[in-house]
Amino acid sequence: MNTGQAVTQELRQWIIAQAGAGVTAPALIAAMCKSGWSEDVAVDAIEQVLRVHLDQVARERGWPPAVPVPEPPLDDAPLFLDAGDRQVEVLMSMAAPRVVLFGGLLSDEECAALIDAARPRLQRSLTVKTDTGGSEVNKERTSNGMFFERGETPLIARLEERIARLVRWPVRNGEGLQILHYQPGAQYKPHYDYFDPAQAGTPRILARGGQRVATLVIYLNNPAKGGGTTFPDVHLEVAPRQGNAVFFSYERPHPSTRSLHGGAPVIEGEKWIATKWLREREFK
Ligand code: PD2
Ligand code: ZN
Repeated sequence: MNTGQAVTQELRQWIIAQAGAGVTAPALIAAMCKSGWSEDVAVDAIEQVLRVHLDQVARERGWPPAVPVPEPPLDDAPLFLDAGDRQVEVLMSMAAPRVVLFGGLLSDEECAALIDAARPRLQRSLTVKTDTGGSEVNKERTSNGMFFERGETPLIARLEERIARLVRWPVRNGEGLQILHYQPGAQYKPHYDYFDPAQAGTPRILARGGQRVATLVIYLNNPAKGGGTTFPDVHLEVAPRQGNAVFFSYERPHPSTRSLHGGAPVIEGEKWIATKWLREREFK
């Protein structure tokens, strides 16, 4: 460990200038190692300098402060993660927006069991009305859905434990699992999952566990065509493959997270998903 080298003001400014000019983190680390820094210390210094700098920029721009978010343990680029009772594949990850695609989070049997349990309880999907904190039918969201209670059945409880372990976030901070069913033509237009701090009804919503900080969309079947999950800011579309799940997090309720996302129209066949929203604190 290089404990002898301090992060001087000069080094701080150099890191910020380099990063601002588009120099990648690996290139910055390599340059610091060349001038005598150990890799671990260089990584820590770069992370710390850029975090402080970004917080300052966010404050200057009047953005809400960043909060801790769930994050799967991907530091050593594993191909699989141990989610307790199941090995889950890591298929893709992206930094901004923070998106991770998991393979085989649920077995086909678990997907079918969720659909069977949800089907008799489906209703036209509502969205949260942020001006009052109530719910309303939304023409942007042409699907049918229902919510399970947290821990409602042994299967639900087992999946909640698996998800908590996968993204390192307590079960108690999760909303109940929501099941959605899209028919051909149905879609969910691009939106943010966090609650808009500018809306009058938001404080009432936040009283139950704070902001949403991450979403996990689990695909329960294979639509024949269409029905991907889109991230328009980065032109990313995730294919809705049965048992896979797309995770994304947002450290502040702000578009700078690039977490705008939508459910593309189903073109042929039907689409079933389960959505898990994770809150900052215990969701009661
Ligand atoms: O069905 C989807 O892919 C989708 C897209 C965007 C689901 C949600 N958002 C959601 O449930 O929040
Ligand atoms: Zn959403």
